[in-house]
Formats: sequence, structure tokens, C-alpha cells
Amino acid sequence: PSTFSYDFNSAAYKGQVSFSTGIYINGQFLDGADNTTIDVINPTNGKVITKISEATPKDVDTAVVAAQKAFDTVWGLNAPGAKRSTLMGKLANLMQDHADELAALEALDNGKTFSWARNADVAGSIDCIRYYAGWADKVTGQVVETTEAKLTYTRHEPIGVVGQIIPWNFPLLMMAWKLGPALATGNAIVLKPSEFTPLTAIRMAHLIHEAGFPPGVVNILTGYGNTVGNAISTHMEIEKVAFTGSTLVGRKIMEAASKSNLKNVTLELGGKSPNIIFDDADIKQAVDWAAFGVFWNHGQTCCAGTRIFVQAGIYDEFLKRFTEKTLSLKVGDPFSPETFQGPQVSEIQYNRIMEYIKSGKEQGATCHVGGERHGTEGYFIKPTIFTNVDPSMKIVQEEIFGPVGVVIKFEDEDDVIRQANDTVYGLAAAIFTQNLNRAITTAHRLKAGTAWINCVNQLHSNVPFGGFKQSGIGRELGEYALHNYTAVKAVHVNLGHTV
Ligand code: TXE
Repeated sequence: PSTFSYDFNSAAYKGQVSFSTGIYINGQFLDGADNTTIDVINPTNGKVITKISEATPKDVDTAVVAAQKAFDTVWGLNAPGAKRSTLMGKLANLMQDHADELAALEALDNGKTFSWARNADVAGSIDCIRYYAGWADKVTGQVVETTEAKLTYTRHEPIGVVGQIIPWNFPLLMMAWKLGPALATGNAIVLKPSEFTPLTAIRMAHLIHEAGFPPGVVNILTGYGNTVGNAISTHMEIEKVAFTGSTLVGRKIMEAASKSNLKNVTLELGGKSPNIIFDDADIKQAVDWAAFGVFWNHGQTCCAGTRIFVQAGIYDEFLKRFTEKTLSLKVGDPFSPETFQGPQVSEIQYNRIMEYIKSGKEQGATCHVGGERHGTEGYFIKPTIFTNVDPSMKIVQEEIFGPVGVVIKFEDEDDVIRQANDTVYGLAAAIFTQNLNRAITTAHRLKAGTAWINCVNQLHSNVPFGGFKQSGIGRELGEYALHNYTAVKAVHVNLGHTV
């Protein structure tokens, strides 16, 4: 495999990186079975950063054999929790040592700013691996009382070889969310990063190697969705698949699971999250959080608060201040310390978002600010707000996954809850009010896996995250995510009772 060498020389970060970009199977960096490569593109200018090895379905088979062997010999039930915990702790320390480098790679590859990558993605990823390192020796079953003539207990056993398919919007963080609970519970892993953002995953393979995980425990296969992703989700020897990405692909994965070996599926899919701002909200706080909710990570956030409902009494004032805030957000070079928003991740994503903006204009919404390209090269889009929308419009119903929000006026609580719940998604919701009862009752009435009160986009390693309705199945993070990676076995011991 080839080596990727790069000199970062920006105001935010100076440093050199150099590492092999092979696929990582059984503790080795290899070329894919067909010797093909994938171009990695810099979203700020559309130019090729490097070429990486492309994995194929054959490589998935090889990785599964290696993973199964590791699971049966040195991992799974053969590696006590304390050992897994130690290795995970070492990995977290190595990530900490390389935090700036990981952030720089993430910014280069994805287009997010170096400072957000460093303070949110990388910091959150380290925290997640540490958090699950703490769980590795604390996963226990129960003793279940039946009769005095029997001892009955449960064991939470690792599932075996698990597949993990992750997206490009938070490449490292999504990887950590997947690796953490799977390793803590003793599973062996075949992971596919997004073809758009493979660099941090490849660098992580080196850190995993350095931490001393036995060969085969973690295999990282850079490849495309319809080849490697499909091979993982249809594989007869992979007992579980965890996926984060589009609802469309989520459906394909479930179908593949049901048509192959009925593998266990967890899905983290799209969203169209409401952000409800009541008349009595602290307006400055509401404006700042609303902008963060919709524009953070260039709107490429599954829980982005893209439908902003504002109560009639403060609508005009909110819109005025929200407009000022939006216009103040600096779009540009991810490595400039002043930048809030970099480019969208890819040309495909850029075009998809511009199509949505066009459809909003064509369907009669008012494009209040933004709505066009920023600059002349790369995939930059100005932060965009639409007003005068109606519920039938695509920009109100569908996930755009770009810096585009709609602002909608509402009259009363029942009305806004009905509108907020009028979506196929149910990932997250936010509520801004100073009235505690209203905040909590609204949070309980919204159909969403997360409700934020007077804040948005809050994620913690120990708090579960996941969707209602078509936003997904299962929960990531917290103790909840451990259940995705264990199989419960009930053991009945006869202490003397007869048939
Ligand atoms: O996602 P895909 P795309 C949403 C967002 C975005 C849209 C499309 O609305 O605009 O999805 O993005 C792999 N079998 N989200 O097309 O294709 C793929 O290689 C198995 C929401 O980039 O879902 C990648 O690793 N795997 C979201 C991963 O799936 C397949 C994050 C995600 O890519 C596959 C990203 C297949 N047939 C996009 N086809 C979130 N929930 O955060 C593709 N993949």
C-alpha cells in the first residue's frame, strides 16, 4: 500500500503526518484484493489529497475469518474485561497524544474546522473510548430467583463478529461510538468508514495496532457502500451490523440482514428535528443556540434543528436577530481560527443541498438569507434561512443535511407540537422557554429520542442517543449501547429438583 505524507502548515495547526493507507486486516496493512484505489478529495478545492487502498467483498471475507479466529482464541470470552479495558485505555491515551493530528486529518478530509474537530470530534472520541474502557469489566448478568431447587442466572456474552458501517459527517466520532461498546463487550469488528472520509479511520488503525489489540480484533476496510458495505450486511458469518447513515441505506441494510442470516441490526438514521422557541424564551440564548443547531458542522448533523418554530409574539424580533447572527457566521478555510463553517463534504452533497435550495425557491418559500454558493471553488454554501414555508414543501419535510433551516411561525402549544411531530423522523427536538412546566410537558409530548431544553446538539458518552420512528433502531452511547453488542444467555442449574 502507498504512504500518505502531508505537511500541515496553517495558523491553526503545523505538523507532518506520514502513514500507510492500506486496508487493515488481521493486524496488517494491505492492498485490496483487486489492487484498486479510492481518491480522497479535499472539499475546499475539489483536488485529490491522496489515493488509498480500496477494499472489496473478498477482503470482507478475509477480514471475517481473521475476526472469527481472534474472537475464538484471544478475544471474546478469552479476554477478561480488565484486559480489554487496559487496551482501550491505551488506545484512548494514544488518541490523546495524537489529538491535534487527528483533528487536522479530519478537517482536511471532511472540511469541518480544525477547532471544532479538535474540541468536539476528537475530544468526544477520546472520551467515548475511555468511557467504554470503564465498562469493559462491569458488564454482568443477573441471578434470577426461580425455585430453591434451581440456580438460574444470565450471562451477557459478546455476539461474535460484528460489522460497523459509518458515515462521513463525524468520521472519527462515529467510529468511536461504534468501537467503544463493541470492544468493551468483547466483540471482533469489521468496520467500514465512509469512502468520502477515510483518513482518520486509517490513522486509527495504526493507533489500534500500536495499542496492542491482538490481530483480527479490529479490521478496517476502506471501500464503497454498494461493495464492501453490502458484503458486510449480507455476510452469513457476521452476526450483527451497526449502521449510521441515510434512511435509504438503512432500509437496504435491514433488508440484507433479513435476506441473509437475520443478523441483529441497529440503525442511526436521518432527522428533521424541530426547535421550538416559545414567547417567553431568553431570546439571545434562543438565537445563538438556534444558529448552532442548524449550522454547526455545516448542517451535516443528523440531529440538526432544521425546523425552527417561533411563537407569534417574538417572531419578528427573533427573525431579525437570527438573521444578524446567520450573516455573522464566517464561512471559509477550515484551518483559519475565525472560520465557523467550512465546505460541505463532497460535490455530491453540495449538489444535493443546492437542489433542495432550488426546490424551496420553486415551491414558493422565501429565501430570507443565503441560498447560494460561497466563493468560486470548493463546496461552500452560504448559511441559508427560508421563511413563508408550508408543510408540504420538500425543504420542510426532507433531511437536507446542509446549512439550511426553515423558520415557521406558530400560535399555541398544541399547534406547534402537532407540527413538530408531523415528520417521519424522530431523532431529536429542542425547546426554548423559561417556563419549567411547559418545557418538561413539551419535551414529553414530542416524538423524539432526545429532547433538549434551552440547548441543542448536546452529546455525552454516557447519555443514550438514537431515534424514534424512521430515525433508527436502538441506542448508541451510555449503558444502553452495550445491549447492542451482547447476547443474553440464561443458564439453569439443577440443584436437586426432579422431573
Ligand atoms: O449516505 P449513505 P450518503 C443522510 C443525509 C445525506 C444522505 C446521503 O441526509 O444527505 O444521508 O448521504 C455506506 N450497503 N445521512 O449517500 O450512503 C456508505 O459507504 C451498505 C445521514 O453519503 O447512507 C457510508 O459508509 N452500506 C447521516 C455509509 O453507508 C452502504 C450521515 C453512509 O452513507 C450502502 C450520513 C449499501 N448499499 C448521511 N450504500 C446521519 N444519520 O448522521 C452506502 N453505504
